Amino acid sequence: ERARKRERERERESERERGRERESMYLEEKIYKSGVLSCIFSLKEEVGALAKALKLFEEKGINLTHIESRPSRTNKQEYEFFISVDTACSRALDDVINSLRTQITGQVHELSRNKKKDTVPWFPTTIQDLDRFANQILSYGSELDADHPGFTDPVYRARRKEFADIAYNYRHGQPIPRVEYTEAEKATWGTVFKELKELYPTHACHEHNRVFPLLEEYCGYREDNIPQLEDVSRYLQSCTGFRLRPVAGLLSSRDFLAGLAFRVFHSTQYIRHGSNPMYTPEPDICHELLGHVPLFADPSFAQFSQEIGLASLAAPDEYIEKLATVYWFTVEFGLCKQGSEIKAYGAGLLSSFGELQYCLTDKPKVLPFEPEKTCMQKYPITEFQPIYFVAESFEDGKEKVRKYASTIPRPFSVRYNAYTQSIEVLDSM
Ligand code: HBI
Ligand code: NLE
Ligand code: FE
Repeated sequence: ERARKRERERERESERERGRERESMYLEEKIYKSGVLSCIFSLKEEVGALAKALKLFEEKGINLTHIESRPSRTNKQEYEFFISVDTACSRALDDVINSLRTQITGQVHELSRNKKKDTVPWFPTTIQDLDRFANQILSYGSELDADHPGFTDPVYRARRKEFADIAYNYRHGQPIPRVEYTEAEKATWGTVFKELKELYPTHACHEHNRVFPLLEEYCGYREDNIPQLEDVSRYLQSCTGFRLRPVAGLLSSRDFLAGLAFRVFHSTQYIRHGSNPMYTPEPDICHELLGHVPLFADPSFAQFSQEIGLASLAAPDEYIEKLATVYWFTVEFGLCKQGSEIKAYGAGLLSSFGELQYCLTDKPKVLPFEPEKTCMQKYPITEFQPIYFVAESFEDGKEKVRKYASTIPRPFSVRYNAYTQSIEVLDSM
């Protein structure tokens, strides 16, 4: 009995430890340095041996830039492979080298490794480059964490894996696969949709209320229907050029913000667990479609979002964290003055009927939005926010963020070319 108790205690401690790690990954933004590596590994000659080894790189989204083979001089039954890779994520590289050593062959020799420590962080320069983010999910992918309400629900877990696979296999330019949602999933959506729709007229900003009926008319927004990402993405493109791309879970702030520079919004496709429809800490399809999409259809807000994205490209780690905090208190949890009232425009509020009600009561603290101060504010990610920041107006908030972004140090400036869907680097030297 005592042994079992100790065992449970130990399990709980390691769960807590994992929770803390996750939290600090998310908040402190441990950005992984990019890496260039050349190495040689040898494989026993047999059918499929190389494919197995290369699969490891593929799974982590790491691109090989060079590969050569030669028979081993020391062992007649072996072949040696010389490869080079170039990746945005040196931690993923560590993982692959580790797996190679433990699962495939003990013989891996790293020839050169450049962590690119002193150069600017890698960033996507074409819209196709966003394909590289697919496998770099921070937490809550298909592997649900122990504190998730769906953790002990095998049906929910299996379903999440299906959604994760769609996202992992997605490539830019493909239509987003359509999903047939289950009755239980539709019921969850129905509850969220109905409750929120009642709150929007009094709690949501004008811009959201203007677009919502259009989504009902053109995109299948209804209590008994979960709209398809593909339909919504097409509609958004016709409004502002914003498009959706499916994602398995949380991306790092750097990756997530970079998508916005291309007017690409990474969108989850799964739905929250039915046990608590009024609030979930994770983004889910309710959050994306009801919280974010209406404002991405607004030209001025779309531009605001893209500017945050552009400001993030090649920014040093500590500025990414600040920019992510500004994003958090605007796009996710922003309040805004409209006439003599205060309304919600943050997507995290507009998708949670619990927090949407709470945020306009006198319980939370409300401070004026000033990027220089707001960017330093700590915040919880698994409960209602204790503090919100209120912008004087959309335009005022946008102007302030633009000014703030221009203070981020960078050796060059960037501009988006919408014709080629690529980033142009403008050297200031
Ligand atoms: N990843 N998929 C996804 N969705 C988000 O909304 C999201 C993210 N990563 C980070 C993030 N949001 C923000 O909280 C900021 O850190 C940018
Ligand atoms: N709390 C929000 C909701 O329940 O819809 C999701 C926030 C995602 C950042
Ligand atoms: Fe969000």
